[in-house]
Parts: sequence; C-alpha cells; structure tokens
Amino acid sequence: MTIEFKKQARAIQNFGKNPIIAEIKVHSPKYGDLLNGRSELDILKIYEDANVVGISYITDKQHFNGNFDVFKKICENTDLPVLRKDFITTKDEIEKTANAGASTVLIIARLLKEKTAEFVDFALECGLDTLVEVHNTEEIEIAKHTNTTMIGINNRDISKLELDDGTVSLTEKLADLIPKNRILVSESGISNLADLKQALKHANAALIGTSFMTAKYQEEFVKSFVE
Ligand code: IGP
Repeated sequence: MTIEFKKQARAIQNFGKNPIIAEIKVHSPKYGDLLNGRSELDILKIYEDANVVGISYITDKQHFNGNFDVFKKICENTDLPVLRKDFITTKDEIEKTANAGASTVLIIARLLKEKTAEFVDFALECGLDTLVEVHNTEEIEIAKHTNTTMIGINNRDISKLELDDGTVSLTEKLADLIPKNRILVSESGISNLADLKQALKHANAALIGTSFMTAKYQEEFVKSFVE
C-alpha cells in the first residue's frame, strides 16, 4: 500500500507566515486536563482558522489520555496534514497510522535507537512523512543516518514525561548539527512570541501544544503566533 499523501513537509516548505504545527493536546502530565469542556473538533476549527500548517495529536493513553478513534476523526475532518504522536515501537502501529489518513508519524530516536532508520523507511513506504525526534547529539547522529524528511528537536526531555519545562535554547544549541536538507521542527516548551522567534531563527517550523491549549483567548493567541 503506497498512498502518496505526504503533505506535512510540503506544507511547511510552501508557507509564507510562521509555520506552526498546532497540537490538540487533551491532557498534560503536568497540568492535567487541557480540553476544559471543549471538543477536539472545536480546537481543530480554531487551529484551521488561524492558518496553522499542520495538526498534531498524541494517541498515547497512559500519560496523555489520547484516543486513536479521536485521532482518526481529526484526520477525517481536516485537509491539513496530521501528525500522530505516540511512543511507537512496532510497525503495525505505523501501518495503522497510515490507514487512519495521517500525513506524518513521530519516530522517537531515543526509543528505537538502531532500529530508527528501518522504521523510517517502513513509514515512508506506507506513504507517510516522518518526524524523527531527538534531544541530544547522540540522537541527532541516529536521525542523520535515516531517510527522514523532518527532524524534531524536542526541547523537553521525554524521559521526564513533561515534568521539565523545556527550553528553546536547546533548539538553538543543537540546530547547527542538523543537515540543511532536512526540515527542522522545534518542539515543546514554546510559550510566547519571544520563544517562537528564537525557535524559528533556527528551525523551519514550531510545534506547540500546551500554551495553545491553555490560552485564555485561544483564537487570538494562536493567530498572533502565525501572523
Ligand atoms: C508539544 P508543548 O510543550 O507545546 O505542549 O509540547 C509537543 O512537542 C509535546 O507534546 C511532545 C510529545 C512528544 C508528546 C513532543 N514529543 C512525544 C508525546 C510524545
């Protein structure tokens, strides 16, 4: 099955404004419930209206209270590219992601280690874009030796399960080590326009969840990031 619906990388490359991948994050290990009575599709609409380049959703149930059926529903209800975030360790999960209509799958170098390249190739064969997530120089070495279209510097340490705040200066520190032929995404801990500016000085796109989900005036807040 090779459906050519790779869209995320293209969307990022062709975008004039600040390229933002906005996360519909229903629960944070640190802050608890983030939906606050809203539905995921309400949030999707706000993100679409703000002209973000892509949507991210975490399907992991244990720490993020994600739900694969909701993920599918998001894919069915938008023309934007959708990224699936989870702690994926089997190829079945990659196929399931492609079948749901996703555009991109997150591959975490820290989890897959020497199997990262093989998992990336499998996802590409399934017609997905891949975002290989890294947090240090060893993981960048792993990511460089894959065919991934995108590399994401996670400003947070995933092993701390979001109990750390994450700092955009990690993107600043590691960005030069990422080959220029990859699309670089700065992920996590971007909470204001100064953080965004710092991230986009080095990265091609920014991935934002918590600060969008907790914003008091969400529509205006998200729009101000894209402009
Ligand atoms: C979003 P933040 O700090 O804006 O909420 O971060 C996203 O980067 C984060 O949710 C994330 C994540 C992950 C979640 C990055 N990598 C891997 C689960 C699994």
